[in-house]
Amino acid sequence: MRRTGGLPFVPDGDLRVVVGDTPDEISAGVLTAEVVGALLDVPLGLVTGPDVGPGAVRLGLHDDAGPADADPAERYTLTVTADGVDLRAPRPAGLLRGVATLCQLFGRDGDGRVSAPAVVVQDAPRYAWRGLSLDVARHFFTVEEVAAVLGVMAQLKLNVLHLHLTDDQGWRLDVPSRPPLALRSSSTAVGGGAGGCYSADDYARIVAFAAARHITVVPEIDLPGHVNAALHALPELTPDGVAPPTYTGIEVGFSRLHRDVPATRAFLQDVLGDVAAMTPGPYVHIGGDEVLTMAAEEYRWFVRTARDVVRAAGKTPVGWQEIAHADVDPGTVVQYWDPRADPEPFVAAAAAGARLLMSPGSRVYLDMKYDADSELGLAWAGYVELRDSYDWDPDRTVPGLPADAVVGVEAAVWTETLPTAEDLFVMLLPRLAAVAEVAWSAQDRRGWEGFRVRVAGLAPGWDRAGYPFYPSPQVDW
Ligand code: TNX
Repeated sequence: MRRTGGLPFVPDGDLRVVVGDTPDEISAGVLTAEVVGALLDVPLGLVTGPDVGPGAVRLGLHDDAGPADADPAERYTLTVTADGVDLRAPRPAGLLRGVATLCQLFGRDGDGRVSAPAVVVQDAPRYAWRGLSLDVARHFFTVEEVAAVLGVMAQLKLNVLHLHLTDDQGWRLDVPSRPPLALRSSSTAVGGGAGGCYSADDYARIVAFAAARHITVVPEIDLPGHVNAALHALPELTPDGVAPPTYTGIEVGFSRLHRDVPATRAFLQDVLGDVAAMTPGPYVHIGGDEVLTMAAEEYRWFVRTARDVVRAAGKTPVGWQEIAHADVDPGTVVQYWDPRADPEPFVAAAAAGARLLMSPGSRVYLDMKYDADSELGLAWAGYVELRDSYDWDPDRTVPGLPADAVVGVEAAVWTETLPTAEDLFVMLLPRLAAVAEVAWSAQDRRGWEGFRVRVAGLAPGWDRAGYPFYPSPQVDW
């Protein structure tokens, strides 16, 4: 970002969004009018066609906008002058990322007047995958609550929402091939809560709300462990054909599928096939974590089989780091999470063509307590204060891993201790802003002292939107 030294832009009554007449520009314009209008608390009109008068926030698709050496997918150029705003990007996603930056530039001066400094920003992300994994299985979150999370993600330029849809405590997606999963296993949650489930239509609404913000939804069906809800609904998946009781505790690692049970293969085939068909995005997450009661050879069979089903459905498989112990194929995304593990299998997986997604628990597990006084959260990866989420380099997290194997960064929020949306936001904010900056900004162009100030600037917006956040003592709010 370069300050041009000109006068700031002070929006007045003439503020409006101006776009060309392509459908992509008009959709970007509608969303821009909504978010900028809400931020500044003024109704914003949308105008198409040439309009060069002062007070315009002009958006346009231009191939050469943004840093020339960056991937065109999300790069943009944002110019603010006293007369207004000019935002250009090669693709619609870049326009939305530029709008997020514009919202961060607006501030209030001493007299309460809103203004944005005169700047030129030429910007592009460090990583193509900047995600949040949300556990809707331990506790369920409604479509509206997920939409609120997506709104915050868009503000932070995140672009992947990974939904952990199934676990021991509940099954949260109605899939056409196995109606009993939703019918029998969705009305439970940790601690005996009400649970819930997305219909195909609900899921499509989440995907559409995300897509409008250029956020990809990655659905996870966790297997071959974390499957008590599936076994409860479909007793044919157990060796003795007897359904286990529902589970509302928070232990992990006790439930599993069985290769030798005849119904198992069709279950993998049909359920992963359903989820792939319901998902327009390119990825399906197959879980693979914490299977503590299975021989290595059987585990590898599950990972291979699930991977092949996902590939046959035209999608790229993603799995938790344990899948590095199966023979992962080129392109598979391995999600690193447990820093206690030996790095060697991840280096080997990368050498075999896998890509690594960085979710180290001690940095980006946003269900970890902030400190010893946090009421919510767990602490198996230690306390994670705001600065812990900020001060790290994803390329240097796994010793020996080549930087070009790192596809991106994903925060994760597990919800064993988080029954409400308020709880969820207090754990996400402000740490999600730290993770988002780690994922977006080049390592040598960001720093804690600057971030402390920037993150404080986000708090008024969170207050206005009604999102509770943790007022970390590391920031002057
Ligand atoms: C580990 S991370 C898990 C989850 C828990 C989480 C709690 C991972 C792949 N598995 O099952 O919810 O810790 O922090």
